[in-house]
Amino acid sequence: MNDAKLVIAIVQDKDVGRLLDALIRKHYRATKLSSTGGFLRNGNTTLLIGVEESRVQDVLDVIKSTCRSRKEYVTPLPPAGGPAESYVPFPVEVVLGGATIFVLDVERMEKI
Ligand code: 2BA
Repeated sequence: MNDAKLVIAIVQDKDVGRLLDALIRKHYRATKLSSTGGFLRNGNTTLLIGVEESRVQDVLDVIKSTCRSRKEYVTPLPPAGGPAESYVPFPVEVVLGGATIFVLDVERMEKI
């Protein structure tokens, strides 16, 4: 693969079936990893997608068209070191996704 890039996409579990279907239909290859968000500690999915540089934008377009943003409510942890008895848990809104994407240069790719 010439000028290879690695697209790392962190997406919501609810979107991953539709996203993988769309990628495979367009003959992209992907690896699906189960992951956990550091903030919410909920399951999400990380996809590794190796592609030629010229196809990166198309992959991003596929992700954009299949992944949605959603609101979640989370109760923050009590402040570190503060008096626990004065802490009143209060849910706050967070907006999840559509997707968090990193595009990395690939120095070398081999299939042996
Ligand atoms: P989580 O870390 O579970 O974060 C879920 C959502 O919580 C985030 O959505 C954001 O809206 C909010 N959030 C995260 N950290 C926060 C903080 N320190 N203060 C306030 N709100 C916070 P997204 O930004 O769409 O991120 C969705 C998931 O993508 C994240 O799940 C994490 O697994 C991954 N992610 C996002 N940014 C990342 C980064 N810079 N590096 C690595 N993974 C990242």
